[in-house]
Amino acid sequence: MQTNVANQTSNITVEDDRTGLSIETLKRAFADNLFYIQGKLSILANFTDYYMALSYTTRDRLLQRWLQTLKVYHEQDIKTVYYLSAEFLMGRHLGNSLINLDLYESIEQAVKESGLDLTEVLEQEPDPGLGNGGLGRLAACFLDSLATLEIPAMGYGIRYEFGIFNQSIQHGWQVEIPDKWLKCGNPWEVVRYESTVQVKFGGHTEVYNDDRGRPHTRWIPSFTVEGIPHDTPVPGYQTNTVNTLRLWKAEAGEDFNFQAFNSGDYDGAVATKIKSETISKVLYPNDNTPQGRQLRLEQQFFFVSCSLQDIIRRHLKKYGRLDNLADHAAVQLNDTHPAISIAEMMRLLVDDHQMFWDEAWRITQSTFAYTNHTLMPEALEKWGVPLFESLLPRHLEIIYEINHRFLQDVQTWFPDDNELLLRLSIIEEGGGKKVRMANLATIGSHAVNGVAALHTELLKQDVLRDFYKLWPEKFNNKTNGVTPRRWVLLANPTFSELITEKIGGSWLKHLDELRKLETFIDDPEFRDRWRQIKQANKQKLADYILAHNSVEVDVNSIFDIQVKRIHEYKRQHLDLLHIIGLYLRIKQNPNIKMTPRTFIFGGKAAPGYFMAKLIIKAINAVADVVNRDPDVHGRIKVVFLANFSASLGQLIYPAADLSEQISTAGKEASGTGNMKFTMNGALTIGTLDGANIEIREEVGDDNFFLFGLTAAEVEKMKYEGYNPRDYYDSNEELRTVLDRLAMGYFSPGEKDLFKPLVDSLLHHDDYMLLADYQAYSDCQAKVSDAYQDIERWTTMSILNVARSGKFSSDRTIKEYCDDIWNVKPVKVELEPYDPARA
Ligand code: F58
Repeated sequence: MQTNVANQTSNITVEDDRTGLSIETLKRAFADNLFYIQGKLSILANFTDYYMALSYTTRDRLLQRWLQTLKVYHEQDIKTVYYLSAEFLMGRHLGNSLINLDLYESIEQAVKESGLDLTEVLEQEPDPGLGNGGLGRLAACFLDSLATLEIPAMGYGIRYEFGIFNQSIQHGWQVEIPDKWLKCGNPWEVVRYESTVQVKFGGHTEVYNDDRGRPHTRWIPSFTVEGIPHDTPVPGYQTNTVNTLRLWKAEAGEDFNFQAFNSGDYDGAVATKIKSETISKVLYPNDNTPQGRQLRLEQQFFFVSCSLQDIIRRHLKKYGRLDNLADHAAVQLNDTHPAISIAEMMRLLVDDHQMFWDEAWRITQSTFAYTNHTLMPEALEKWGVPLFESLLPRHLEIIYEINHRFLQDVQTWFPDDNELLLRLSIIEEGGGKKVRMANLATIGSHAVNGVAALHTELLKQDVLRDFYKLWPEKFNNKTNGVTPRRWVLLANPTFSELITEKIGGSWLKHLDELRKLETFIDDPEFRDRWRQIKQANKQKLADYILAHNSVEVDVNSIFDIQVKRIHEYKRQHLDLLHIIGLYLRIKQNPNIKMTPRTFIFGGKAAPGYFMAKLIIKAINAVADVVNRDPDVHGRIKVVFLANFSASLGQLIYPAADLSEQISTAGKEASGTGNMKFTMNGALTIGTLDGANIEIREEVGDDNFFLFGLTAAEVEKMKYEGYNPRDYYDSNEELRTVLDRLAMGYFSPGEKDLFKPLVDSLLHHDDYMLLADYQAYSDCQAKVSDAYQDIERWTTMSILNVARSGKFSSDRTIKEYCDDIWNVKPVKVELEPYDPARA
């Protein structure tokens, strides 16, 4: 493609090229970067080159703020939040950086004048998929809010070479393809070799006496790995604050290479290198089931040890002592994946910095806080003691010591309750000893939180009830939120423009201000534009579906969407049973009236999760039959969008009419997709689960389609003996739906393909689909009726948006700051760029 990128003539200075914001300067900088960084003449450049050149142009403008932020944090006496997470699902950087720097329009113009279309350039960026789903994306929203609220903060995680696999659909089945997101380089990271740290593994411990005859323990590892920090800037929205996401890459320690090479053992040297680098090679693609593999524990310890050493090194450099660490550092554990932090911090303080145990324990407990993200018992992490002992021998000793002291306390508080001791112990006995990471995290932290009101209540009553009895004051709720900058402003620009036109632009930092939209609820022009924008967003998604699935969908139909990880508890197959029910009604009565619907699914299944993969196949099999059947007359269409990701989400949420949030009550900790749909004007059909409950509270009962058993009812039915067969026997439609699925109606030539799915529902139905089927189907009929009344639907849609303010991650982060971290904003003032002083 020919452009006029290189045709600029101007006499702008080099400094201006890196910081200037005028269109002319931006054009010139873009051309320069294409030439000098990409090494391309514009006539030979491709879109990847344009993307890279534009990213460097944008990064230059971030750097001035980033370095100034680091300077202010270095000079001032502050307290910093450290967010430790095995996953950060950041989404694409370029568009977000332009938005947060307030540069979007100027760059769009500059790029246009260079003969290019910005949206096309933005599409070139690989979406860094360093997370599985909600937990990883929450971490990214939190970083955005922390920077926007001007809180000194740093994210710490792993720089996986391969992120979450790319999903392709072949013959209806999920096929996993490696995600080589770094193959063209990553313009957003800066490698800080000078801050490399050493991480020890394996070996044994020994006791020695110091000069004063005091006994200490030292750890003699069997191998050492290096952690190389890769820093990514995290800009706040319309502030000078640019925080840092520091991701660690594992490399072989130099001495190992050297020793092996020196003795001529080249194979051994290479093996060591490969073993070391394997640690940060790939993200485990599981959602809500932990992987009990040695490499996973290695990953966890690797990034925890790197991060804590980094925090301590910086703290010592600044203050020269460690007793005040908790005054300057708040470390949040994003689930139990970084929970080994508790033992590693104790080791660093006691063994490496010779602190007394009690003081080290006080510092550890006041520094750490733990967020739980799941109620699923199988998702609670446990590591076998033998594995722990071989990989982290010193940490096992420390954990035993923590446990011993803790259980002694419990014994004095509750004498003679042996059962209680067994339940509270960090070590699970029987059937092979295991280390319970949630117990370690809870004992070692001063605060423990759930991620939605119901979730926190269930933690207190169920999963962590014994701990709640000991320390009720430790427990608190922090309902999740999402950043409106990515999920509304970037994802839905025309909609954002309409909102800003009506209520001004400050809603993007104060989402509660969306309430002001209610004043326009009767304004016909506003309502009309509201609908037109939704329609245009639906058209964009329809174009995408046509291009990727070769299915033509009707933009006047209800866009009924369920996008999230595929999991039985999330019940994509309940959605599917309802679709089959509708299809059978059409087959039975071809003239039946039906509000047209397009059912859209998206989401990845864990590669080893058979039932989730079968659900994907079933959705595609039903889609094949329904979409081809002329009897259907376009009344229903079914689409499975491959490779759901943050960037695909940005296309999907704005186009939705109906958001499916239909997990079994008591199973979804919070959900955050539910919030993204609501903010973009979709109505929700949902159960009383996770944050759905709070969404319904905010938007009002009349503006939410509620169905299904409550968490208490689910528990009661299970307790009294749930028999799914009763529902099968008594509900004719449900019976026919399941029979058709079981007898191969949707899998010609493979009669028994879906039998495992049906059998699981008929014989166990752990997630109670059959019990909820009729309520769901009745509720969907109400949705169809409501959609027929376009004015009613519009009112509901406006009210959902106007009342979604609570679900900004800014609100969530303020609560963490006040209730858990005790941190305050720090203003960053820009100084004029001066290359001589830099
Ligand atoms: C999710 N957990 C919850 N875990 O399921 C969801 O309800 C909640 O909204 C979200 O966290 C944020 O709080 C989740 O995404 C994982 O993906 C883990 C990854 C590592 C293995 C275990 C599951």
